[in-house]
Amino acid sequence: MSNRLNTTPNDLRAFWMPFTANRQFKKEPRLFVGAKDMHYTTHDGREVLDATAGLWCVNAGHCRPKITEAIREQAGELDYAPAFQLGHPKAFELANRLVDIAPDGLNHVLYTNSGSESVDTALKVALAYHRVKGNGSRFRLIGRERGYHGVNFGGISVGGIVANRKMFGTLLTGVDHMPHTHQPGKNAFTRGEPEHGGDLASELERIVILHDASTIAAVIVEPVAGSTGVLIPPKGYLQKLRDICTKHGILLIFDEVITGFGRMGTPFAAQYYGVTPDIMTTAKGLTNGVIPMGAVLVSSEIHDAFMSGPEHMIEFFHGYTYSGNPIAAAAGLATLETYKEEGLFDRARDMAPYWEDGLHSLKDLPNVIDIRNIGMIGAIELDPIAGEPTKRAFSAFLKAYENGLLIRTTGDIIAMSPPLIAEKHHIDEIFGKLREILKSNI
Ligand code: PXG
Repeated sequence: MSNRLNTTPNDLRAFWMPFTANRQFKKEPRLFVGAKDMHYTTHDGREVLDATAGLWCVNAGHCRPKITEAIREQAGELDYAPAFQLGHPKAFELANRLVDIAPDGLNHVLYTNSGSESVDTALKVALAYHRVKGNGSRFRLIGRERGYHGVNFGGISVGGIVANRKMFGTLLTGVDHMPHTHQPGKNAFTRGEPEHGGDLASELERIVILHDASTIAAVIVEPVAGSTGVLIPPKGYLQKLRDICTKHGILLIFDEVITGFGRMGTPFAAQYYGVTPDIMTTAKGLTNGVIPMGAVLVSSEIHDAFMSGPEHMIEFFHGYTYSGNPIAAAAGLATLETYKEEGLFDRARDMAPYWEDGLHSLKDLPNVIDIRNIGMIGAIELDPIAGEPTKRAFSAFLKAYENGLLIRTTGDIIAMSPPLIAEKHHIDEIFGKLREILKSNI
């Protein structure tokens, strides 16, 4: 460990960091130099308990031996294989294993390198599908306010987070948005699925009436909206969206980048809610966050629609140099094996009530205006400091880091999603530390 501790670079200027307050960070750097299971090690030699699974991705915990070993081995055996017109066995094997755990009917996999690419891939598949079916007039894409679908142009167009959109011109045209489902006045401090707001799904009917179904290709939603601060779908909402999409021949896309791979105590949120989309986007937990990789799962109906024309012709003009990269595929396979061997999805389901109790025990602390949870996801919404939005939660983040706890904040909301290997004592520690921080004057 000691040789790691002297690796702090003395010049931090060149790296323009993503979604980071760069000037603040570079004055007070926070660097991780190691990780194991539930903990990070900082450059100044402290242990930090990971309550966020990195950025919602390290679902099996850090530096898990099977995954590390698979990557090492693959790097020495087959480093890269061209992704177009050629292949390698592990990409096919991983696709099969993904289909095995996916909701019934999602039988085909396109690979990407991130959640953002998964989203843009899914939107393109949806548009192209209607076109190959002879329905080229279906060009509209419907997202939702407060939705986060990554940072590429398709994703920010259907996404609904204004800061991520407002700098970037006209974005994709032909996009509309449903209202978000957050109703704190009615649902604050709900455990699990909120009672109120399921009827908001009928806003999709309103949009269909406005544009006509014959112009709409797809609707994309996160089953549980993560980045915007954990918005849990009200009872009945997702099923209602499904019904409206089916009725009007609109494809339903679930963006499961956060909710996939056990976060809800099931392989995907689709199974948790018993609602199956036509297309599902994934990334993050697919490789335990270790190697960049995403996957888009599509129904046979969609895949088969492309399989016509001369056999020597490319059926879909889309893909990446690194689609199904051998090292990423090896990491993905080892990750899925780790989830399975350790029963981590069931473990998440069994731990969720304990997580929920711990989280809601913070209800009476100062400035806490809402607490929300589902599966192994939790959020605490704080009352913003007047005139200084985001500052209270950011102070909590900095204090937590100093106190050996990693949380995420967005706006004035604290979001948490620990690795699924978390033990009860880790959960006690997370909420014990948070209690002290929220009690102090932040
Ligand atoms: N869709 C969803 C639902 C996501 O949550 C993406 C797409 C994009 O994935 P990539 O791999 O391109 O970043 C995401 C990413 C946070 C946080 O703290 C969330 C994400 C990324 C970073 C931080 O809420 N979600």
